[in-house]
Amino acid sequence: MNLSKSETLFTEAKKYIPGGVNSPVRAFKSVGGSPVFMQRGEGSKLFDVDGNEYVDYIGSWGPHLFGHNPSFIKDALLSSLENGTSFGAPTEAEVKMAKLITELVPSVEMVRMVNSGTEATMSAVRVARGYTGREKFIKFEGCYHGHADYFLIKAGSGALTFGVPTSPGVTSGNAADTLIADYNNIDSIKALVKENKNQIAAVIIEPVAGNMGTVRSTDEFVRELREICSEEKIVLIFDEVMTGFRLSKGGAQELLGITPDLSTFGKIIGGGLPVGAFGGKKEIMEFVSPQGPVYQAGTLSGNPLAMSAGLAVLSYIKENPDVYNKLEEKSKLLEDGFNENLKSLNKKFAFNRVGSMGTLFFTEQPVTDFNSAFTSDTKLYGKFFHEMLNRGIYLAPAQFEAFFISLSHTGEDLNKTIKAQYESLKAIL
Ligand code: KE4
Repeated sequence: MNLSKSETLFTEAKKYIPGGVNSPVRAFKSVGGSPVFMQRGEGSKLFDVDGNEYVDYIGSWGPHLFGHNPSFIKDALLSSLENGTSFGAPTEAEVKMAKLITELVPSVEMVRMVNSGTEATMSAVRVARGYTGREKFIKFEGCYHGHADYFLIKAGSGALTFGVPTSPGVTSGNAADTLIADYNNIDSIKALVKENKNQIAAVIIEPVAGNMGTVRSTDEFVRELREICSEEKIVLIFDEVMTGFRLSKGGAQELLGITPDLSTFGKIIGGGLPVGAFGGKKEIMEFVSPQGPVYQAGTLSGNPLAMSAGLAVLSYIKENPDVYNKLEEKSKLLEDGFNENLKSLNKKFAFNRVGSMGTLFFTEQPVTDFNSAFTSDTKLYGKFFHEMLNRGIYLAPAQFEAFFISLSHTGEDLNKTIKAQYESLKAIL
């Protein structure tokens, strides 16, 4: 496979951009080799600068529920562009977007638009602190909520892959107010709540985690977590930046049947443009400035161009809720093919899938939390990644990520992927 233009661009990029990329996981550090520079996306395909074609399972890390460049999003953007890009003043599109999110996610009574998942989660924790008057909050080891200082304490995703549990530059003050619990382990929550009575403002969780690889919270765990937060008056925040509008119309909270106090969104709600959001109970959201005292702001928050893409996506979902059945069909086909391969190769690697997101872990033990995920052989994953890449399949360049299936993945794409997986596993085992 000719990757010469990508290699030349990477050498150039490293002169001007730290690590040659604008987000660490893209640098292929944990899988080795240099990143492929992409030129164009169309449906389920990505095309790199050397003209190679890939079936894409990153989907820009989750936003592309409908695949790359669907015409209904492009048309919405083009017509919005006629009126300009951003005014820094309220627009009707923002009212429509807020109403649509509150309609699709019943737990969200009020919502604030921001420009990234990090802004959404950072703001949600701040408003929970302002609302409760408490300073500490709990996150789970292996969950990633973006790069705000108080989250980079044993974060998952890139930091986990880099094996750097706490990022330099994060102050001990931040670390002191961030408590770490173990995913799917309610005793770890009970212990922290006991040790920090009436000091915990919030618990933030990926209700279905994607950033330690894909790991579903158990029904019992998440039900007990909800009960404890209600009893202790702790704000329960569902970080649905990845799962929102991915796992169902109402996200993971609809799938799990649990009502959080606040939710955060990103990725899909921007249709590929920079959009995030946080929202939930009116009595909490009313604390957000300028209605309440908790400051939060953003120059481009809710800008009409990004809203036009978001409105197109959420309106499509509202009018076509059967998209989730279609996604399930495609995802099940891939899962069955993968499991067939593992069986015929007599390998019991853990394969976790929830809806149209999933992860093949290179470990033979079940993966239910950070520690079990971490037993994966990341070197072997790196070899697998490159074998698949050479066969035209573009997976996440890191073991502790999820792959995403879109509505544009065809049966042909999926069968090609299953075949490539078999050949790749045979080549490395
Ligand atoms: P952003 O700030 O990257 O838009 O969102 C942060 C975030 C928050 N919460 C969850 C559950 C997330 O998955 C993310 C971001 N996800 C990563 C992928 N694991 C983004 C990819 C990257 O960092 O380049």
